[in-house]
Amino acid sequence: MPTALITGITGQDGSYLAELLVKKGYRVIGMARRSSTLNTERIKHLLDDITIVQGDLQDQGSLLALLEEYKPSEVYNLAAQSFVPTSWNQPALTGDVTALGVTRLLEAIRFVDPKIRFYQASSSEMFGKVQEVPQKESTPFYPRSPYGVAKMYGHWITVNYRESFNIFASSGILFNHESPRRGLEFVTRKISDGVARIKLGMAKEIRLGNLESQRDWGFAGDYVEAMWLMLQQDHADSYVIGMGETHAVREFCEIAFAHVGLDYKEYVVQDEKFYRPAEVDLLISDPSRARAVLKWEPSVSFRELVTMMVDSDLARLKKG
Ligand code: NAP
Ligand code: F7E
Repeated sequence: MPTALITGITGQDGSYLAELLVKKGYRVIGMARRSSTLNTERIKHLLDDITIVQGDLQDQGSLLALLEEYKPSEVYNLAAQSFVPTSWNQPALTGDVTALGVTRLLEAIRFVDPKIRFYQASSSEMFGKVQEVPQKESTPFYPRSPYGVAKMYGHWITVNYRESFNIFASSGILFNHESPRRGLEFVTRKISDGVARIKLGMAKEIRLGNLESQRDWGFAGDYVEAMWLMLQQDHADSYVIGMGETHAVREFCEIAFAHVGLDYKEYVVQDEKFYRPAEVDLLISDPSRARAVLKWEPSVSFRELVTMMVDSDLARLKKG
């Protein structure tokens, strides 16, 4: 039975990846940071099948100790300060966790067992002010937030440990991926939750920022499959993962409201508060390398993703 360590197990992707690896017969060790309240909402259905251990990307010793104790053959680094607006309010923390945290984990691998296969959760936010359309592995980066800058460091340190120490370290440059388990502050979930509340008479409006920015949105359940595939290859590498299409926030609103028979124009209010100091206007992936090499194919379309999220929030809120 192979053992995998997942950092960020309590997050959206951590929960889907844990499900996938348990199904594949892995012993799954999930690293969670200490908190004063339980934070296992997304993985409560898995708690009998996985082991939760305490550790923090800011604490080198905890990472070394976990690798020594559990001897994983694969490590998936999904932990990060992942909310872009917070990265302007807490840029140093974002750098410490999202950038330097990657080095701490790679150092732990180097000292404990350099044969461990490593996955780094890199991001399309690294493309930022895009230098090429669509974006592929060779597209130059131009990050537009402290988060994007930190992810760029995480990506390059992963490539560097691959080249310097021959560690099997792969970087997945994933475009936005969403689900009913997405955090409520991200725009897709904010919209699906807001639509459900308006439909059920619990809210009157949704306040949003820039409706014109365009994202390449896919389903998180499909994207964790790509992470696993990257660690099953003969060689470590970097791959762009996305749907190869782009949609504006406005279009997400339109489909989500129309799904429950409403017109978004009557309920969406634009609010300066949600605009960013520097915006990423347009992201669209070219995932042809991942499709050819990893044989990765997404199963959920953009429209299916939007309606899945709205239906899920409606069901959750109706249950009370
Ligand atoms: P998420 O829901 O925000 O989850 C982030 C996870 O990181 C949570 O489990 C969080 O724990 C943990 N964490 C934060 N700081 C930590 C620390 N100092 N030590 C240990 N754990 C810490 O993010 P996600 O959407 O699942 O994304 C997973 C990864 O992929 C992230 O690295 C993200 O930046 C990256 N990514 C995401 C997307 C996307 O569209 N979702 C796209 C590209 C890349 P708590 O629960 O305690 O907060
Ligand atoms: O914003 C616009 C906002 O916060 C998407 C993270 O997972 O994906 C995510 O980063 C767009 C932006 O995601 C609101 O200005 C409008 O243009 O859902 P988001 P993100 O910033 O793209 C990447 C790939 C990651 O790696 C990150 O970890 O939507 N927008 N109005 C809004 N955004 C939010 N959050 N809230 C609004 O009210």
